[in-house]
Amino acid sequence: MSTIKGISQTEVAYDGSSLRVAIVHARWNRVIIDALVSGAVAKLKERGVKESNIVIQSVPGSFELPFACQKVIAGSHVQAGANVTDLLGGLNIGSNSPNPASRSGTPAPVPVVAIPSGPFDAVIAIGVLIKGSTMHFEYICESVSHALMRVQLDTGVPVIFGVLTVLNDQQALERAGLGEGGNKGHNHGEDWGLAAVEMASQTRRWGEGKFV
Ligand code: DLZ
Repeated sequence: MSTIKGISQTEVAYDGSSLRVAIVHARWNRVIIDALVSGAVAKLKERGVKESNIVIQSVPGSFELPFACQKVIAGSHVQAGANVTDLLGGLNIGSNSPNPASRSGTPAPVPVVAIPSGPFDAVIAIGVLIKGSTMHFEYICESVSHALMRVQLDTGVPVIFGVLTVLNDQQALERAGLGEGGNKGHNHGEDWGLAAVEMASQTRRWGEGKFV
């Protein structure tokens, strides 16, 4: 049966080759999680994001996702700054330790200081919440979705909402492309990978005042 539901594809093929993306995933309902993470990674790579620029971290459950996303974003800024500092520190600039090059009277070669890792351009938060017989599901769905929204607004880094909030196992399987019987469903992780590249690219452009 046809449906009007779903995202329309953008006409722009966003280039992810200069982007750095983190995936933070929960470990509850692991079979579904693994398929969603694989789907997201596949689309990130398809858009050109380098494997070395995809960082995957895990947390116990979905409730931990917002805190972890916030810390991972902050840590990537520290890391980006630390790379330069560490490299300069490694050259003993401004320190009293002996420098063999200066002792010989030959100027030390000017090093090429490469920054291997910049801050994350987007984070994909992936979790699978399956409704049980108590109110637990409602509380976690509500708080996690609000908190993930807050993280992206507070940090200015797009956080992709990769949290399935489903009523049963079958719904979860179908949203990971693992449905049983005739309906395999669709792997939503793929959509989240594409959304991350689009939002990261657009965030850079918008930040530069570019709207065309
Ligand atoms: C406790 C719990 C339950 C019952 N169900 C889920 C779930 O379906 N999906 C999920 O990601 N996490 C679940 N958790 C774990 C909580 O998210 C959290 O990890 C714990 O309450 C510890 O803070």
